[in-house]
Amino acid sequence: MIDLYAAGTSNGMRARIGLEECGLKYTLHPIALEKGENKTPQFVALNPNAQIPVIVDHEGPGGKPVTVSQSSAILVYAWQVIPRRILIASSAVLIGALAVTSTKRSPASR
Ligand SMILES: N[C@@H](CCC(=O)N[C@@H](CS)C(=O)NCC(=O)O)C(=O)O
Repeated sequence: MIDLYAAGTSNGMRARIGLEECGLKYTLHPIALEKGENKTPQFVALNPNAQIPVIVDHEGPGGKPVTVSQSSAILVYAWQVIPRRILIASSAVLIGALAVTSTKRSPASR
């Protein structure tokens, strides 16, 4: 089972769409950014950057839990690490989502 910590923002939705497209079962834990829920000690333990989205795959490599943050990394994880559930159509959607992510400029580069 995968836990997804996200909000209804573009990055949160990108991760959610990636999991959906891969047909992965997950439990959504909504994080209210406006209430600072991303800055609680519990959340910062998942992602020291205090940003959504984050997933915890309780059946990660070797059967051990793994935590992944960054929407593009979550897409790669869903696509590459769990390929057994991938459909060809899903691959196209994920390539598109990754392309959008990789062309986004970070604030530092503006
Ligand atoms: N590069 C990261 C960016 C993540 C990001 O910017 N998350 C925003 C919401 S879309 C966030 O958590 N903002 C709260 C904050 O920075 O305090 C990704 O693609 O996941």
